[in-house]
Amino acid sequence: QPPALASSATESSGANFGSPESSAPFSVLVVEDQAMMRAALVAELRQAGVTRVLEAENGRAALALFSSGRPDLVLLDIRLPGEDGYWVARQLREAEPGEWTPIIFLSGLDNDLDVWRGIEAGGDDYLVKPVKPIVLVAKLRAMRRLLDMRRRLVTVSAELHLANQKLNEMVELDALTGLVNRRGMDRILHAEIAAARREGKPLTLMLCDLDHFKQFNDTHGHVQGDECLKQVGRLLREVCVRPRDIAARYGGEEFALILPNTPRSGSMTFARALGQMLKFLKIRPPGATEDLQLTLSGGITTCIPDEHTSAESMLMRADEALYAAKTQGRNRFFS
Ligand code: GH3
Ligand code: MG
Ligand code: MG
Ligand code: MG
Ligand code: MG
Repeated sequence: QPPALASSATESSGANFGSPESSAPFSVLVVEDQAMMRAALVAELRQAGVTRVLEAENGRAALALFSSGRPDLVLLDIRLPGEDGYWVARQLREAEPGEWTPIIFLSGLDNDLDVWRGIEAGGDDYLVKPVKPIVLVAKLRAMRRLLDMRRRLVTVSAELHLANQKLNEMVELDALTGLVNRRGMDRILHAEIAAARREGKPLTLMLCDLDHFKQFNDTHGHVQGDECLKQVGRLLREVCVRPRDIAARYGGEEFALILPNTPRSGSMTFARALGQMLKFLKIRPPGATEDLQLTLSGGITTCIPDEHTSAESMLMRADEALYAAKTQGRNRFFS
């Protein structure tokens, strides 16, 4: 009476290969050229509760069954007609890089060197025929435990990868407005300068700063100030209609717009549209008797980047234009 793969080999109910932890189906590919031996193995596996047994009598048939049947484990003879078991193991390993299907050699060869070759070819264990059923089943259980552990690891690493991606995105976002933050803006600006240089297209950078915003905060409080920044953020996202246009929160009440493929004339149109939309932004903090009118000052720089153009030089020029807009009365865009 062969043992079962249940938790204890002595209670040979044979029903559940999966052990208490797992009752998932389990399939085994048996590669064995001797029909009698193969039939005996198949019977032992069935008795042990293996859900599906695939049989191949040579290496080529084994490869075909492996890719069509996707077994969970392979029992592999070495001496076969045609290609031998070492060859089969190597082919299987090449067929699924990054995956792992346990391979247990089952061979009449009991040379130390054969064991060495088997492991070298990609095998995970090596048993010498004849193998007692209890030993075979024990080895299958050990491999299944490793398989289960590996599957859990693969799941966890996929989840980690996703979480990491999400984190990387969050690192470049401003929590208050949801716009790209300074870090993201710097990266995108560098990339767009390089792209515009390659394409020979004009690139516009616009820095905007809310006018007298300190006064707004002092009068209505920071909570209302934050609300205001959120609304401006929403508006800036709306004016960025082209997919590559980027609105960023550059600092406290300063915003940046990166507008690829936008010449000077286009940037002025953009600024006018922005100013118009700002007029429709209804801001009325609690206690205020009428809507407040927010205004922005902006500095614009446009260029077809060459080898001297850098993010720093563009930011500096936009900042100088912004300073001029501020000193000459605010609520205006200079370039
Ligand atoms: P100017 O027209 O010259 O730009 O005047 P201003 O008052 O807007 O500029 P200043 O640089 O003197 O002050 C900026 C103010 O913006 C200071 C601060 O109260 C406000 N501010 C900056 N970041 C935030 C923020 O995250 N939330 C709120 N509520 N206010 C902020
Ligand atoms: Mg053989
Ligand atoms: Mg400012
Ligand atoms: Mg300001
Ligand atoms: Mg100021």
